[in-house]
Amino acid sequence: MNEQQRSMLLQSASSFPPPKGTKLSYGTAGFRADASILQSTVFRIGILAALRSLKTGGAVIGLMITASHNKVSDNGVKIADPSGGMITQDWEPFADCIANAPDPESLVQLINEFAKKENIPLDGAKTATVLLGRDTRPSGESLVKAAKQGICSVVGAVATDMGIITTPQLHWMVRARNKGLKASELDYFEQLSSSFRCLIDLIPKKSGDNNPIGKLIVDCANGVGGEKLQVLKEKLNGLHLEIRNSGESGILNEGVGADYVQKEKVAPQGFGPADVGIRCASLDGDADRLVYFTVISNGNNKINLVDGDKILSLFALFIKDQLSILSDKNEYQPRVGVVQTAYANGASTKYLNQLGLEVIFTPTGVKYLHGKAEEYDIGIYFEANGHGTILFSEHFLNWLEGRKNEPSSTTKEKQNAVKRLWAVSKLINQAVGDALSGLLLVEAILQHMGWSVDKWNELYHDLPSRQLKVKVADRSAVVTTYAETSVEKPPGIQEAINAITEKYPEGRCFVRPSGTEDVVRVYAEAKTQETADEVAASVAKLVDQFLGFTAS
Ligand code: NG1
Ligand code: ZN
Repeated sequence: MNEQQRSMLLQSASSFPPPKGTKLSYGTAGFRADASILQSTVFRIGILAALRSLKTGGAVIGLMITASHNKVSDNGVKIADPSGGMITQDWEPFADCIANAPDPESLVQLINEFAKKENIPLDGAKTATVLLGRDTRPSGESLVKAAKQGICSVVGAVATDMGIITTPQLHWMVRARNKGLKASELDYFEQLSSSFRCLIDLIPKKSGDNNPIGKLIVDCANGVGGEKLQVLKEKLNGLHLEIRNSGESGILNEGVGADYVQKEKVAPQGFGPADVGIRCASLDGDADRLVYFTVISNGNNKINLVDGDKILSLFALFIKDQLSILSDKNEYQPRVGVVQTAYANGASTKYLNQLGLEVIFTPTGVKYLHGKAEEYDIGIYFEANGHGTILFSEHFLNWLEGRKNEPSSTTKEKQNAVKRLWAVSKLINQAVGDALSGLLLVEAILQHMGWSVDKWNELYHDLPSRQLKVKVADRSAVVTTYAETSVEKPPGIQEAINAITEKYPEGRCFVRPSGTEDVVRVYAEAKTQETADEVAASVAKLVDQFLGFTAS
């Protein structure tokens, strides 16, 4: 590191003292905390983003300021790698170290050591580029400023502020920029709307209605998704859509949004008896999660939830159908993998297995699911909470491209299946789960099938489940194994959990430390809602006994 670089870093770092008495860590989805303590973390992660760009030969890196579905007073920061996916996990320990460096001197020392170890040129000879995005949180603006200062304190680094955008839009732009593709926000909307239209145009013509499934109402969590969905709506006159909770009056994620709807299993604010039976959807605060639901009549805001597992099942079914139209006995058979976590409803896994699909489990967090899905020709991944996408390998897309140009001996239906799969690969975000592109794909498939939301929901029946969170003294005391289905530490707790679940028919339960909140999460499934609630409550009590503030 030359003297100019060193003094730039020292000088800017002195304006961003780290919060006292807080240890920050790069969790399931970056750093998250109360926004008031994040200035220094975001500044330092700005530096990291610039270093990452230098390390990857000047590739574009993304830096997103969001706390997703968490409360409005929280915020967070995460990094997108050149592929548009999450930053490589190898860099997470460095992120933790610099976030917690106590003063500018030690921060610069850490950066110097890391740059040496990683051979990162810190002489200003190369340019680094970082794209910045933020959600609608009021704290976002000043945090973006802190990120810019961090980026610009690396010699040769340039920050480009994309303003208020969804998390998946930022990841999409990073990927597109690095592939030399069109990468503006307008290009994003154009790609989504044209591939959606293509799927609709390919629906086999039946007599009568060209949209047999009626209107969709979307709860936008009072977040960034509302404004962006409005743009898409204007581009797509074939989409009968009503936008609610777009943020004009309500509070971000408060009683609204995908996380609330999925965890509480109730209708979001602004929905009521007038909406009974209508197809509804919820996005989360940064529009990377999507769930569907219908309001139940006289049900005190109760809903039928159509969660990420069911979106996954719908996608898997459609892809499988299109592949079977194309399949020739002696030909290349693409490998399809379906990736879930322990939160997936047991009934969904059973259904997917029955479809003959390969189902794989990973720990919670997009970085694990995405990585696994990349191993397949077509990798479909979803968390039950509605985060997921479909990844297509280059190899598969090249094969598809070849089939597109095959001689006219191919049947029309085969040609259409090729075109449909191609359109899906353009519509569905290849960088990260994206509620807007996911919603368009769900809508296109439902129209293709001529299915109502109830018909879709009937694919299988969810096992009753319950999720709880327990505040503990130190959540890192919980160490899990086997894709988080079993607790290794503290000793004895897993045996106690087993003893509870064994008593209940179809009982299943696991606990794990949250990576985004200071809690231990409990998930339970059982044959009835009452018994699922009982298992969850008993295990939550157990967690409290082992680890709670009152535990000895
Ligand atoms: P944590 O807080 O680690 O459980 C939550 C979600 C994850 C993922 C991340 C990122 C649940 C149970 N967990 O992680 O699936 O979406 O947030 O936002 O929903
Ligand atoms: Zn989110």
